[in-house]
Amino acid sequence: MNYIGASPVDTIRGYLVSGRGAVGAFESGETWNGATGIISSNAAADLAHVGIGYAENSAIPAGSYSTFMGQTVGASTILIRYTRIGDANLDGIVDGNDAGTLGGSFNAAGFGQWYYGDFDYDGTVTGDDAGAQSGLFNPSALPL
Ligand SMILES: [Ca+2]
Ligand SMILES: [Ca+2]
Repeated sequence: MNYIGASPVDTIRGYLVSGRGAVGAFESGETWNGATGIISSNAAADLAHVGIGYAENSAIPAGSYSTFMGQTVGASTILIRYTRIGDANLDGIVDGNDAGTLGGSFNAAGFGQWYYGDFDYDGTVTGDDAGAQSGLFNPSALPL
């Protein structure tokens, strides 16, 4: 979604946390089927491998998009998509770009966003996020 003025990224993240249903370690309470917020039946059916990610387009460490999922997007855009856990930049693949992003955010304050590597939505990029990403690392996979 394009926006004007202040970024709604924290609001969008809040909707995703509500839809996910829990934060923290994977397969330990999240549902992606919350009563409120942004939900996904596909993510709900495969909690170990997929989720809904989001990004502030202008802040993606691996580079921002001019076209995303077939739509022209600008700098003031929040991107959201169903994708593999570990796909920080939302291209549908978990590869070296995503691993580099996570490495740059690891245990650092102020990087509690999916597009920095916080895939379990607990607000910090930690070993849980890194473990999930390394387990799903597959640069040759077909993009979701
Ligand atoms: Ca990626
Ligand atoms: Ca985390």
